[in-house]
Amino acid sequence: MFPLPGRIIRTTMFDETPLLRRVLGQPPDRIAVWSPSAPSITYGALAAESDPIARLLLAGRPTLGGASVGLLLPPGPSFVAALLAVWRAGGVAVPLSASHTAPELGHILKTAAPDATIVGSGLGAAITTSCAELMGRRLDITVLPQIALVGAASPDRERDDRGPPERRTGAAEPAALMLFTSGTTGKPKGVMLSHAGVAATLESLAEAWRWRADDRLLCALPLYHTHGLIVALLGALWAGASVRFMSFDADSIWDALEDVSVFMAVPTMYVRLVDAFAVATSDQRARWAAHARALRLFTSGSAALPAPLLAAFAQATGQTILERYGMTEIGMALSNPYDGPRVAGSVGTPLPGVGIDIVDDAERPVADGEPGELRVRSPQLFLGYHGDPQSTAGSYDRAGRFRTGDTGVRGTDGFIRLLGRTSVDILKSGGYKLSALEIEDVLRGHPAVAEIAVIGVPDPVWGDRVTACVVLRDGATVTLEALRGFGGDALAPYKLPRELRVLTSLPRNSMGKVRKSLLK
Ligand code: MCA
Ligand code: AMP
Repeated sequence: MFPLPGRIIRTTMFDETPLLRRVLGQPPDRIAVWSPSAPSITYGALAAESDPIARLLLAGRPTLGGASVGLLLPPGPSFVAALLAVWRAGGVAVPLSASHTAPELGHILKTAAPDATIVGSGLGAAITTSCAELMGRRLDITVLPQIALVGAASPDRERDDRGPPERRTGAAEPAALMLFTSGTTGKPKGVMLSHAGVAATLESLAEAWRWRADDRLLCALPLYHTHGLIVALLGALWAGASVRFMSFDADSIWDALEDVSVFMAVPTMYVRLVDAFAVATSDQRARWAAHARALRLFTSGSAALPAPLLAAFAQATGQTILERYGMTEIGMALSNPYDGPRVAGSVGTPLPGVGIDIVDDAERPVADGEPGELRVRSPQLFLGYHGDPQSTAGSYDRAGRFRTGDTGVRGTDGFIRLLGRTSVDILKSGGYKLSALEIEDVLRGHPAVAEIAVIGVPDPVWGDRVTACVVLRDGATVTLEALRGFGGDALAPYKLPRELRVLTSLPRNSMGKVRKSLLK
């Protein structure tokens, strides 16, 4: 029994989602979130904290009925309580990032049209303005001990007539999350994930990776993407395990490994860990290696884990990182084995419940050893892009499989290797998916820029290094600094170019389209 059963007006459908049943059904005195510098938070306390937040969101209504609620909170127990509250109230959580600029937040708020946004103290000013401007609503701000609720619905307020988010199937599949991710067409899209789809991801990973209630996860990933939110945080909570949140700093992470059993990261984080290890004192190295050896599991995903990095980490710690593959729209699809050999440069075999075909241009399966595009069938698949049924429909092939846009090859051992992406306009920097077109659209506005093409140049730290290839206007000059300064008002820092190439012209095909493969 958790402490406050029944204090929320029950919504029958939403309180019965597998995610809530699982998390709120954990023993109330079990620790959910801990930190050496603050009191531990139990599952019971999380449930209790979520209760008043859910009531505020509901404002007397029986349910939010699938309306979305923004979450702009730093990783920590308040984030988890707020997330649970949104679900208990029957809402769809839209995690937001404090590193996003006002225009980026504006795009998300406009698309998601949240009924309310829960904002952490100190993060309120920008979003309050954005909400007020974009949602055109009177704001009711209620300050809780640590969080503020912006734009909360009041019972007599006129309801938004946009209605609940559309669903791919007519079936009653309540949505749990709207996660924003870049696509090939400019601005990020809102990926709608159902409670059942997220639960399918968690079930699959619990089986494949043997999550246990006594696991202790160290989470330094951001919580507004699938990796940090679903694979790491919810993976732990699904098992009744506990999580410690930290911001990423290599030395602190090495120290903190002492007290955990599972660590999940993007390759850039492992690069930083290995670099820090290389310059550490011999005492530190001995200590850090001993910490790392005691972990049950290290995983990597979101971008390719280079084989030399896997080897360097193994040499330092004796641990072979488990590499897996996923995508916001499809959840987790492929994984190296928990038991048995993990193959460097490979993302392994399909996770439980997932079907993968590798197909040619005619959508016919290719033979083992032949490259093709990965297509996915899975109970984890998304409900659709919010407000964009056309893109949703276009993301499936005639056989009803999701088109990943990732190319790969299956070996005779059944293990799949990824070879790259079908689109040159999708980049991955430090695990973040970036749209070259979104960056070009902003930087093209710089007065010195006549033409621009953004490409990802292979980089040992970031995966893809965002590189701006620019043709200047007559007599104009520009520096990388100036271009970054110009783009910084509109784009999050991780989207800004790290390199500038000034060219006299851009290579184009007969249709006038820039030949980015040639540029690369
Ligand atoms: C930070 N910077 C970056 C990036 N991150 N630049 C390019 N790419 C990045 N990813 C910028 C900062 O803004 C700063 O710019 C400068 O680099 C140095 O900042 P620093 O503090 O050193 O970086 P950091 O804040 O420590 O960030 C590095 C990071 C971070 C911790 C690796 O990028 C990160 O958390 N990445 C995880 C992304 C993620 O979770 N992706 C999952 C997507 P300036 O000098 O101008 O201030 S979900 C997914 O991909 C699927 C589902 C899957 O399979 O998982
Ligand atoms: P996102 O849209 O942010 O969810 O990113 C999904 C994309 O990340 C996939 O389509 C892949 O291109 C990439 N990705 C995820 N995991 C891996 C991996 N282990 N190796 C290479 N690329 C990966």
